[in-house]
Amino acid sequence: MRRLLITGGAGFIGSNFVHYVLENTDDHVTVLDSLTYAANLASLEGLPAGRFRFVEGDICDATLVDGLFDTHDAVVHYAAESHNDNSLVGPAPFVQTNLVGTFTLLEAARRTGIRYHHISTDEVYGDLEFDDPARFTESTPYNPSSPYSSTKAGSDLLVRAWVRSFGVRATISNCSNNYGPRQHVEKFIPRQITNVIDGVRPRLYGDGLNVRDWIHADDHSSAVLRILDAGRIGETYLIGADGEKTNREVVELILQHAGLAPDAYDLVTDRPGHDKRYAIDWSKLRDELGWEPRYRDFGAGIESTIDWYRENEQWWRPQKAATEQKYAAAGQ
Ligand code: NAD
Ligand code: TDX
Repeated sequence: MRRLLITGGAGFIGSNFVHYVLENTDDHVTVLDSLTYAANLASLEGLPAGRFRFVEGDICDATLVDGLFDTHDAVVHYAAESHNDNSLVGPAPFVQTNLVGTFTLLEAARRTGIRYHHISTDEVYGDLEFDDPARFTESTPYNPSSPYSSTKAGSDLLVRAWVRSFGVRATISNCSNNYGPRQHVEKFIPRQITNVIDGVRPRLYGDGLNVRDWIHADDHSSAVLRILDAGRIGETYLIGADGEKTNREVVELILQHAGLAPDAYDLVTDRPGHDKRYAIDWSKLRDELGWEPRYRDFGAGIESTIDWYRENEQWWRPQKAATEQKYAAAGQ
């Protein structure tokens, strides 16, 4: 039995990990989350009260963080400002949470010596050309494009420095694009699923041919738990599931599932600096830690995700109108 502190556990991937840990281990879990617009407490309903506790608070609050680190054995750090489009409109909270917040946690890890796992993204590596046979590996140079990805890259570099200079017992994982239940409707897949439910045509940025490498959030969670249990201190592990798809292909699947024409979408204003393609080589995680993804069939994963949004309208409906207003202001 381990006492785990999970930051950002009321968000999409953090809450998935909370469920995963409580279902698959004997660990006790505390979530630290400041409940920004991206959080949803409904994502944490139904958890076993004896093994789960929620603390509302900011990862930049050193006093609060210190107290929590004193009473836990390990921390998994998910909390972040996570949306690229928001980072282009207002980067300040990205610098604060992603950089200052990570710094605050690392200082507490340095003081207490507890195990620290840092959640990051493949976007720190920049993007690949469409016809490039290469995929990102753990040794690809950092080259982030957006305020979001640059603050995530900076946070990774802080972790590496705190390992090397202060002996913090940390690991880092950089994962590709996640999909699955309980993702905020600002993100691509839930936005298009809920648009279709509302009878609105999906919106593709630019020509819709940008490529993302999709992984189901449950597979991300199983990989993180594996790294927490068996990863080598100081190492970085890439997490992926061979899920490369153009944005158009994804929207076509969503339209097909709803019985609509495959081209019933609109092309809208492109994202400034829009990364072309991401692709992950996850062989280190497979070869060193024996991890494999379970969700190999993207079409089936998308179908079950669509079903979840159809069956859980009360979860996403309160955020939908405000999210679409933000997009409308940007012509998207
Ligand atoms: P999300 O936006 O859904 O959730 C973020 C959570 O962090 C929210 O609950 C929010 O309230 C909380 N939070 C934000 N600022 C905070 C602060 N200062 N103090 C405490 N809590 C705070 O994000 P997500 O998509 O679940 O991403 C989680 C992590 O995974 C991030 O670090 C992100 O960079 C990383 N990641 C995401 C993806 C993806 O596809 N979504 C892929 C790879 C890595
Ligand atoms: O309406 C849309 N139309 C569209 O074409 C939206 C919201 C997005 N897009 C495109 C932009 C991207 O090419 O879809 C793709 C995915 O967009 P997002 O869901 O915003 O994800 P992305 O920018 O790729 O970043 C995501 O994956 C990596 C997460 O939001 C990050 O937190 C994670 O680090």
